[in-house]
Amino acid sequence: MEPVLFYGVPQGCSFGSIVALEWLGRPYRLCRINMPDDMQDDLYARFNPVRETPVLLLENGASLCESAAILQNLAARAPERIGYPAGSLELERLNQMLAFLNTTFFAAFSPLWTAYEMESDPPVQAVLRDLGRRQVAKAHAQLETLLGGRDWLVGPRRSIADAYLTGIARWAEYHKATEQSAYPSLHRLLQRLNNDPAVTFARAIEAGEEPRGSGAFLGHVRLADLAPRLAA
Ligand SMILES: N[C@@H](CCC(=O)N[C@@H](CS)C(=O)NCC(=O)O)C(=O)O
Repeated sequence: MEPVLFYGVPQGCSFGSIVALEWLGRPYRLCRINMPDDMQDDLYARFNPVRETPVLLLENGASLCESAAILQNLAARAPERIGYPAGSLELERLNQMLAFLNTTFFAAFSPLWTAYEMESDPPVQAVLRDLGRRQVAKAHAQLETLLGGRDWLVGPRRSIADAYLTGIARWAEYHKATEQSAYPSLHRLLQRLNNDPAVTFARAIEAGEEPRGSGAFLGHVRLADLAPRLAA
C-alpha cells in the first residue's frame, strides 16, 4: 500500500510534508490527527512513541517520525524534483537549511506556543510572548540573510526546505509575532509559496475538505484501520 502521512491539526508542522507529497506527485494517503487528543491513544504511540506529528507510515510497514527524516525520505524518491542528488553540494546546503528551519526557526516559536496554553497565568504569558516575539524576529532576520535575495531557499528551484517553511512560517501571523514584510526576500518567497496549488491543497485538507490536488492524494485513512499495516 502507498505511504500514509499522519498530519496534525490545528496548525501542524506536518503541513510542509503534505506540500512535499503534492510536489512529489506519487500516490499517498493521509491520516488526520486531532492534537493533542488523538495522540493519547495507545495505538498512536505504536506509530510514534513521543506522540507528535508528523509520522510517515512507509510501504514496508515501518513508521518514520521527525519532519526532517520524513522530508528527506520524500526527497530521495525524486531528488531531481524536490531534493538534490546524493554527493552534490546542493544536498549539503539542503541539509543545512533544513537543520536551521527545524531547530532555530522552529524553536523560536516555542515560547509563543507555551504562552498559548497559559491563559491561567497572564504575567508569565506576557513574558513568554515578549521572548517569543524577539526570538521569532531574530530567526526571520537570520533566514533573510541566508536567503540572500535568491528566489528559493536552496538552489535554483523549490525543494523540501521550501515545503517545510510553508508549515512553520505561517505561525508568525498566527501569533502576531512579527511583520514578515519587513524581510523582503523571505516575504516574496512566502507570497509565492502561498499561491502554490500544493499549499492551497494543504490548507483545504487542514480545513477538513477533500480537495483534488495533484491527483496523487488517494484519500484519508483512520488511525484504527492502520494497526494491521504496522510492522512488528
Ligand atoms: N521534532 C519534531 C517536532 C514535532 C512537533 O513538535 N509536532 C507538534 C506539532 S507541530 C506536535 O505534534 N505536538 C504535539 C501536541 O501538540 O500535543 C519534528 O520536527 O517533527
